[in-house]
Amino acid sequence: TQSPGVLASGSHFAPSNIALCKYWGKRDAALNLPINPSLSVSLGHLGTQTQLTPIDAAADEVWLNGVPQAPSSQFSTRLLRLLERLRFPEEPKLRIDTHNSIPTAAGLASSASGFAALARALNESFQLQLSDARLSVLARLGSGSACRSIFHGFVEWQMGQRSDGLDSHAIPWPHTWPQLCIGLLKVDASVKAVDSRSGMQRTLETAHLYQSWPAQAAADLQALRQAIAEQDFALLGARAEHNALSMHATMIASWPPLLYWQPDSLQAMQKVWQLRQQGLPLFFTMDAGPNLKLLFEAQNRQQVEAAFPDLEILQPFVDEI
Ligand code: 2P0
Repeated sequence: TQSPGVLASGSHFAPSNIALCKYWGKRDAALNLPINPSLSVSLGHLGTQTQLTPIDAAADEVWLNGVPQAPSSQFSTRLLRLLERLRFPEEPKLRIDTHNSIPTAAGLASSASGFAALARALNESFQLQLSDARLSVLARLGSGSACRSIFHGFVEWQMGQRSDGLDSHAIPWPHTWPQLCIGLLKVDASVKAVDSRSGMQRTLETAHLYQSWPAQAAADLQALRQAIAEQDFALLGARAEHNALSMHATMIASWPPLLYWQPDSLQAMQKVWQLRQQGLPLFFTMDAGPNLKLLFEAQNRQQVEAAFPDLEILQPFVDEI
């Protein structure tokens, strides 16, 4: 069925992603332009499914997992802002239906997959016929890390140089790594006190340590590129863990301090280090929260599961999409 100017659309999916080299800090906060490039791996079938439907109503509607959201909520406001960038005034209101398949217990953020799925849905509704690179730019305007969720597999967000941001988008890498496992280790899934957006702003403004971050991120990206090309897991794990801890060091060096770790986070880190000392190739990465994402290969899955019984294990290059 067709409504004036807008097609009723199908449902669009985008995967969550986990960064091995982190995005932390913006050179332009309005356009979500990063200070450093980043690299992630998409999580296959875990992500967000979004549908846009024209409605005969005075206002847009936003639904999350089947529950209507207040128009003034932060969630609704951010989604509708992206929609308003594209809609002509005469076009009908829309219902945005968004479903997350991310396990709520996993402590994964949904903004990356959410804005990537919305960008895909907007592309169809407004018949924009955007390339994947432009879709990635559109998703980035909603949330920086969303530009990486336009693609599956290993994905690099090229920071770009232009002030309009048209060259700041993700590109997929041609490599796969079927043995690569990511274990989601939940420490605390409750909403964090300081979100990434304000956390990175605070770091940028107050942490002197942040000055060393862009160079480290660039070097880590190079090393990760080599690790992936050569399927060198020890190199991949070490650089990803070092990169995450370096990002956290800049957070801790902010003022007021930004420490996302909880006692259980630290306990889990120490357990990883102990197991590694005993010869198990096991590493972790962490985002702006207390949860760990363990990195290991499929041949060591049983040992990792034995040490962390509650782990949710993903194999991004094998899991069905
Ligand atoms: C990342 N994070 O690379 C890093 C690591 C958090 C820590 O991307 O303000 O939600 O919407 O651009 O994308 C989270 O930041 O921030 C993030 P906005 P976003 O995955």
